Amino acid sequence: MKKAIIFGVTGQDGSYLADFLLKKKYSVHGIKRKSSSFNTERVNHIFEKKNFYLHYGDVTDSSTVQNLINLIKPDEIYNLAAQSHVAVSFKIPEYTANTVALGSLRILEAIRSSNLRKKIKFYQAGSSEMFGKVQQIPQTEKTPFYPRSPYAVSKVFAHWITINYREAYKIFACNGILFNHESPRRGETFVTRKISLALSKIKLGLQRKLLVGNLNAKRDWGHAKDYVEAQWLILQQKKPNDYVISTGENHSVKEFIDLSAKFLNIKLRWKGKGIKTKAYDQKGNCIIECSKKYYRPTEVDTLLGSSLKAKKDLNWKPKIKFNQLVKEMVNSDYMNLKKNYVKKKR
Ligand code: NAP
Ligand code: G4F
Repeated sequence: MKKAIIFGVTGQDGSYLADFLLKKKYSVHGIKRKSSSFNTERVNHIFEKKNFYLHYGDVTDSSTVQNLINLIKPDEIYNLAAQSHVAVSFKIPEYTANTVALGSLRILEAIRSSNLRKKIKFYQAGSSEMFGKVQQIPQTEKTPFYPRSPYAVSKVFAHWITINYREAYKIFACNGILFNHESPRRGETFVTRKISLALSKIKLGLQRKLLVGNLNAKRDWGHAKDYVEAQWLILQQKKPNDYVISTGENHSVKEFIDLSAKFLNIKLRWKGKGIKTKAYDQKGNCIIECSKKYYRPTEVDTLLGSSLKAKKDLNWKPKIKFNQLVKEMVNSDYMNLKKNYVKKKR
């Protein structure tokens, strides 16, 4: 039985990856950080599974990282732990660098200094945010980076330190450069989930208005379930390598809103430009407005990836299309809210 450690198991990807690896008959060791409130909601459904283990740990704490690796002796380590919110990284840059950049280094150092250096395969959760102010369209493994936030700069460090440890110490260390991927388990402050939740609440009369930032930003949005499969495939190759994982199509935030509204049968009428853009429902109520609060000091305007290398080497391509992704997210939020709301009313 193969053993895997997932740093960041309580996050969106960590929970889907744990589901995926358990189905592949792995013994899965998830690392969760201490929190004063429950942070295991996304893994509650596998909590009691035979081959699933949860350990306390934090990527800012090198001695625990080392102890866990030496204790568990994993075949594979997935580093998904991060302060992963780009806008928040401008507010807490040092903490972001500590988790995102130094967190990766701490895990790599623990692998290097253990006697398992030749056995362990390491996956680093890289990001399309590293392309930032894009130097090429579409972005590939060869496109130069131009990071535009403390988060993205930290991911660039993590990317290169992974390559450095691969070359210097012959560790099987790989980077996935993943474009945005979403799901019903997406954190509620990322734009897609913020939209699916808010519009569902508006439809049910539980919220009046949605406030957003830059409606014109474009992202290459895929489904997290498809993307965790790519993470695993990257570690199953004969040689360690780096891969772009993307869908090859992008859409604006406004398009995401339009499609979500369509699935909820809300007819939107847009008015105004830029920060003054507003959207009204069929009754003439203003239900969407822009706020400077959600603009970033430096924005990434557009991202679009090419996953030709992943298709060729990993035989990977996304199965879930943009329309299906939006529909699943909106349906999930709407149905859950409706169930809870009706329960409360009783
Ligand atoms: P997420 O939902 O924000 O999950 C991040 C995970 O990291 C959570 O389990 C979080 O714990 C944990 N974490 C945060 N700080 C930690 C620390 N100091 N020590 C240990 N764990 C810590 O992110 P995601 O969307 O699943 O993304 C997974 C990884 O892929 C991240 O590294 C992200 O930067 C990267 N990535 C994501 C995307 C995307 O579109 N989703 C694209 C490219 C790259 P809590 O639950 O306690 O907060
Ligand atoms: O959903 P977002 O916050 O995701 P962002 O910044 O693209 O980062 C996500 O994807 C990266 C991969 O490229 C990951 F590495 C990272 O960890 C994270 O998962 O914002 C998407 C776009 C941005 O351009 C933002 O300015 O939506 C725009 N936006 C407009 N209004 C908003 C909002 N973003 C958020 N979070 N909230 C808004 O109200």
